[in-house]
Amino acid sequence: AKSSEHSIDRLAAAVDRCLTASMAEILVIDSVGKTTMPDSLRRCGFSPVVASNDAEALAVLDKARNIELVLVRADLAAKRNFALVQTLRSRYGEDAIRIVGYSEVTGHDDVARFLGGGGDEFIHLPVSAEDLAGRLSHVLGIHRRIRVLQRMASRDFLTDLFNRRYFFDLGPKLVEMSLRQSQPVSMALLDIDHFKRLNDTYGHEIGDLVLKAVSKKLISLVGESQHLVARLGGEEFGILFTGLDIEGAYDYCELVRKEISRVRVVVDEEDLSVTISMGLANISASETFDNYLNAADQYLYMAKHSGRNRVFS
Ligand code: GH3
Ligand code: MG
Ligand code: MG
Ligand code: MG
Repeated sequence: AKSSEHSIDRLAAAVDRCLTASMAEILVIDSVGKTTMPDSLRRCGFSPVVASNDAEALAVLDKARNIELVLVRADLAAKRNFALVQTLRSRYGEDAIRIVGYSEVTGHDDVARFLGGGGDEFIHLPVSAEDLAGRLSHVLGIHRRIRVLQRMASRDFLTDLFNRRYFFDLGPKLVEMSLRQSQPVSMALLDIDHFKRLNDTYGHEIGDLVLKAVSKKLISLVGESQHLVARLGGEEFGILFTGLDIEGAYDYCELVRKEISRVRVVVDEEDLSVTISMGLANISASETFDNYLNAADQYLYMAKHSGRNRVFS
């Protein structure tokens, strides 16, 4: 049993390596034909995108959102290569891309400067195909773990909506940016009506199904827009509207309210549906994020106490 476990492990590792190589999106900056790096990468099973200069590389990165790793030739003589790694890193954070440098010759602190400027790894040439593949797979493995952890940290497990942590992290930044650009901002809080009753009648698992269905509708209505939607807790959600005046935001809320009331969850040939109440508050400068939430919460309270299934602002 032990040895077969072992071979399964090896097989899993081999599959992993193979998939890493074939699925990785790599960009290599290389003035055409100047280095053998693109060929070396192909021999390792990668299919690199090749840019012939820095500007082209930045344009590719801007367009092709799926690049995971950039290989930068960093010659010790050319100071601009250190500027490039910094430019890349300032535009694309640690969670967006990995940056790997390569060169035949390096000065005594070139590698340190490259890594200090935002690089992840440095490869001295010449390098064997095995070493190149191994080093890049290692860096790509780290990259994917960062992406997975980041996704887990920002999403709610049940609904796949952004979670409270993400809302409170990105929300204040979005508000600041919008106000700086003189764009209107508003905050909506949304709460499912009589959800406890639904849980008590049909059980928690059915309640979860309804939460998922409502969330799916929210994602389809708001998820692709510039507005930020998240599950803040229990059966409560928040939407931060940017670039919409209060009338526009109100209309959006009305649409959300109506669409959610049309969601159906079929249980034992019975169609379950829920309604929501919403509080919407305008956001102006000089207030804190907590203030907006409190204001929206007070409107939500009014929506509940004036009969539910409505938007109050
Ligand atoms: P109201 O119209 O005033 O909002 O009434 P309500 O029953 O929705 O409000 P209340 O806050 O009293 O109850 C919220 C309920 O939501 C209580 C809790 O059991 C349920 N709930 C919170 N989180 C979850 C969850 O993740 N899954 C399920 N199934 N239920 C949840
Ligand atoms: Mg409540
Ligand atoms: Mg409720
Ligand atoms: Mg509630």
